[in-house]
Amino acid sequence: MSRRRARSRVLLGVTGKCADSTRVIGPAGWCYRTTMEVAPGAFHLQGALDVDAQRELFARCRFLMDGPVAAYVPVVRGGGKMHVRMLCLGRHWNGKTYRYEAIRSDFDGQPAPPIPDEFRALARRLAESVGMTLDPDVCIMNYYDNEGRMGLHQDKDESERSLVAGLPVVSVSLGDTARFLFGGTKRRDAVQTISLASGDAFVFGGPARLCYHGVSRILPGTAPPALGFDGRFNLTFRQYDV
Ligand SMILES: O=C(O)CCC(=O)C(=O)O
Repeated sequence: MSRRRARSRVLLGVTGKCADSTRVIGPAGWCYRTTMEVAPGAFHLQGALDVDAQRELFARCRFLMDGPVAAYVPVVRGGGKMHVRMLCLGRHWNGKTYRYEAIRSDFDGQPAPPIPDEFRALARRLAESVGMTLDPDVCIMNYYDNEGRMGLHQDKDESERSLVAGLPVVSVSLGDTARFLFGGTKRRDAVQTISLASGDAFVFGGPARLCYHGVSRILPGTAPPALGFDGRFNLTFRQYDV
């Protein structure tokens, strides 16, 4: 599929910190170089977060992952283990029922921690930067080690109203590059392979909201050295309620 460069957009709170004229910086110190619309409604924002913003976000993710409500490896309804460590914020996604709930009834009964305000603001701004709106009430944080992966699937467990409205999923990547697969709304549709590097965002909503996607592999050792960690964090923000 041919890629086209999305119209460049000016973000709120521009500070001009990025010298490169193709970069735009926003209020939280994030910027993006290139926005590609890889399919109608699906945008790859390369370099959406600068290294400082990545470092800050990484520190928050690591704290949360090993905090009092820690990330765990979900067992899904077929009995298989997922190939990521997962922590849901805002609402918990239950891997056995594929439904959202307030507490982790498939694991330890603990409540889903709240989504930090800065995370929600970042997701909102990223959605806005491609002309979409999102008021996220769910953030699924996944940690992939060298063997991490995720099979092709649709994100379709949010409320029907949210899905019908085409409210986007906003994904933010940190650490090692992932081979991200992005297909169509049918499993058999052709799939593109996209490299999601540290600091990239990917937003899919509207006609792309129910597109199949997954992660075929992680490329070990590709994280920016300044982050000082192995593996990959991915955060996906969604809006369950409208
Ligand atoms: O890790 C990624 O880039 C994709 C994550 C994903 O597909 C999901 O959380 O549903």
